[in-house]
Amino acid sequence: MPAFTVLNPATEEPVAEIALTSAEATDAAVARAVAAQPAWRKVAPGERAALLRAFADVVDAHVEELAALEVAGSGHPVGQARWEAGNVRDVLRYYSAAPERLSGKQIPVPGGLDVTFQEPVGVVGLIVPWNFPMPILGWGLAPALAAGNPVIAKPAERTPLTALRIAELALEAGLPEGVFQVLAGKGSVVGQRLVDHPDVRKIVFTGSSEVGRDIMAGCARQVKRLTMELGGKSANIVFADCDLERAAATAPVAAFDNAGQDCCARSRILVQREVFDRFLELFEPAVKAVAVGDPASPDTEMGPLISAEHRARVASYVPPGAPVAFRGSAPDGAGYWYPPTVLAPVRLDDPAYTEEVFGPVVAVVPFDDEAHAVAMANDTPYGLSGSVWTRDVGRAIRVARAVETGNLSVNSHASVRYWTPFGGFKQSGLGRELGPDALDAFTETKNVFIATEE
Ligand code: TAP
Repeated sequence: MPAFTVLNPATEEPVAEIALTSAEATDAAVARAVAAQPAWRKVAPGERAALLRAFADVVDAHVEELAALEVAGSGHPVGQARWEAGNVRDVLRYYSAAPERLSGKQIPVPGGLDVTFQEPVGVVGLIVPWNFPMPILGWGLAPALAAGNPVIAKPAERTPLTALRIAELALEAGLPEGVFQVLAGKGSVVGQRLVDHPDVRKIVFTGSSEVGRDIMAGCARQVKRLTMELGGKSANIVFADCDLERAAATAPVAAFDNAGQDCCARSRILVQREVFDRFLELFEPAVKAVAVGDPASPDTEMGPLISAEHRARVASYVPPGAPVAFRGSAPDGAGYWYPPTVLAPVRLDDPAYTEEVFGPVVAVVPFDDEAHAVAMANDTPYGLSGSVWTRDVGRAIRVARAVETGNLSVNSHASVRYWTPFGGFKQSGLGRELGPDALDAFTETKNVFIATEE
């Protein structure tokens, strides 16, 4: 059976050898999920809630183990990896409250009564990228299970370790066999088969816009339900009237979190012209202070990139002669290291400014006034995230409403909370995850008319 060697991105040493699932084995997993479905949808709401809470408790008991796997297999700093495992626990707990609240409506109509039911959509195929293997798994998994659907998850080929372990923990917590399966393997084999298989009724895909477009076309053939979270090129808009010290001090987190391999990365910083130079003066020491190094150390803030291939791709955005204003540090030797890099001044047609780099490279550009800032922020096919820094509350709201993006933060860079909706405008995605309405994407509304006329 073909296998993939998971390498530690910080050392380039092998961590595990993982067998790759074939298309035939994917079909067998779909058959197991289909077989598990009738019993799972019949589990009483209170019991399903209890199972999800038990699952969350088992994950909680294994946070350290899961974090260590993500440090070794994905190069995430351990503090971040602990948060990620804790996020899976929290999302399971949040959606464990959902089954008991999945009630329909009663609608009086002439001659009778309509009642609605939220029926589970069926087998869900969950296709996960390599940048946040645990949280993105949890965001699809928890509401899908809460709604009564079996789930087959396909982690990215490079980062399957935590998903495989979480599937074992689900069984330990008492989830029935076949309700949650994880298939390690290639997107072109397992992912494609989940998209094409008629018994998979819904795809949740997080990944690149390029692959997302193909998946959308594949789902269209069967009118298959689809949620997509895709790429981003988000703007951090800094107005002259803001707390400039705070905006500059926090901008590294917004751009370099997870080594910039973050769909929400604010990889464009738009700064009002009159404070442009001052912003760069404040930003430079903040970038140089980012602790880049051994992901296993609790003090590390930024680890390596995921692979040598990906590092070469990131580096291609900073060719010789690129307008590098300043850089942070990165270790020498083994590991896929790349230093935090700030480009300024940048031409507006520079690919580092227009394309998703997905690495620790940020472009800083000036703008003149509010209308100019909004026009620049919106001049991209993406619309996932962004930040606005200003002390003028009216402007904060005007700009937040005008920027075409799904998630914005004012005087902050935090844009993801499991109890608020998350998703993209334009080519950044389709549909919303998280928040109180997430089960809508995993259920179908059934309307039943009951005649009352004699
Ligand atoms: P992709 O190359 O698009 O891969 C994402 C997932 O899709 C992987 O599991 C991949 O499997 C699978 N896949 C590849 N080809 C497929 C196919 N033909 N059919 C079905 N599945 C297929 O993205 P990536 O490089 O892993 O992740 C980076 C991208 O994800 C960035 O653009 C980033 O912005 C985006 N992202 C978005 C969000 C949100 S929430 N909007 C969050 C995180 C990441 P293999 O890896 O095995 O090929």
